[in-house]
Amino acid sequence: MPTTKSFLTPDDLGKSLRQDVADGLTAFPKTLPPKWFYDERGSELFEEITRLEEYYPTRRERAILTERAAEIASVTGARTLLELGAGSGEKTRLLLDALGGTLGTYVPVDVSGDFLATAAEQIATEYPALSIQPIVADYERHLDQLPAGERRLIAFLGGTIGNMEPDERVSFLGGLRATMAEDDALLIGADLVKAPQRLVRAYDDARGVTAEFNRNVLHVINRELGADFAVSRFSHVAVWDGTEERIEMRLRSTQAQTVRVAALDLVVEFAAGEEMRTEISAKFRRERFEASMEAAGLRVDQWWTDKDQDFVLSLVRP
Ligand code: AVJ
Repeated sequence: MPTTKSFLTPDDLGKSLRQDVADGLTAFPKTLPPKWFYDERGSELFEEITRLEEYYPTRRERAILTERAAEIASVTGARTLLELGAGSGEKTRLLLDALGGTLGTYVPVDVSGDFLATAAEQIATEYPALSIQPIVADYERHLDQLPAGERRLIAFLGGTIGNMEPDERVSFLGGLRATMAEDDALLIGADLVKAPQRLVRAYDDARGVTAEFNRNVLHVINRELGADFAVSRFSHVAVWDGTEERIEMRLRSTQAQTVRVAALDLVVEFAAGEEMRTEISAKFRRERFEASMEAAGLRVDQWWTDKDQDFVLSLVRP
């Protein structure tokens, strides 16, 4: 069984949740960071989102990966696969199968220890020849502690790069660049700009799964910080910001209300109709993507899209 290394204790996680919630609920406008969506229920809801007809990114990325896996293997010759935010494992398997010829080590990195351990054990049984070194870490904070190695391929899939603000994105990528050797490569998935109606539908599906996913962050705060959010008094909003070229998810307070957060000794007032931002999901054009990469000292080597140009998998190098 793989042994998991950890740079994050449950206490560290608790601390950063408290900090994020205290900062976000006292800011104007109020915000909450998307990383707290993903408790067990939130991860299930996200899995459900990936199967929705409206939510195309997962399917598109999988299609590109399937089509390009062999090419990814041949142009990288990766010995180590480091996966930031080890997802549900399906895309991982596509990569592991393709890289089989050269790959010796797989390093899944995730903030959720339980999730990681289960996923790693599963992979270990299916790929007995592979050395698996799971790491519990916040990949925005512990980049320099990730294992070095020859010819590493760092995978950052799903379009999660879109959740960062432009300045955060460049500092994250710059931090990653600083840990990379000349023969390392970064495989990064990003959603592309397209018709606003399609984008909005992808984040406001007919069955309301995304709405429930969005509101789940309030359940997380109620449970972890003893808050008393009346979850049903917040409605889901998804808007396209054409200037920033990003989707914003918000929670709108349906009435004037007061929320108490016991663990923070905090009382927060919401006005009727007040909107709190819970996620940004940036959509890229090639120029802007390349500019972000260049600002971080990286260059775009490959630009693989699906047939409809909905999504890109890009191979980026130092
Ligand atoms: C997992 C961050 C890529 O931004 O599309 C899905 C999360 N939010 N529906 C995204 C999400 C609403 C997703 N990422």
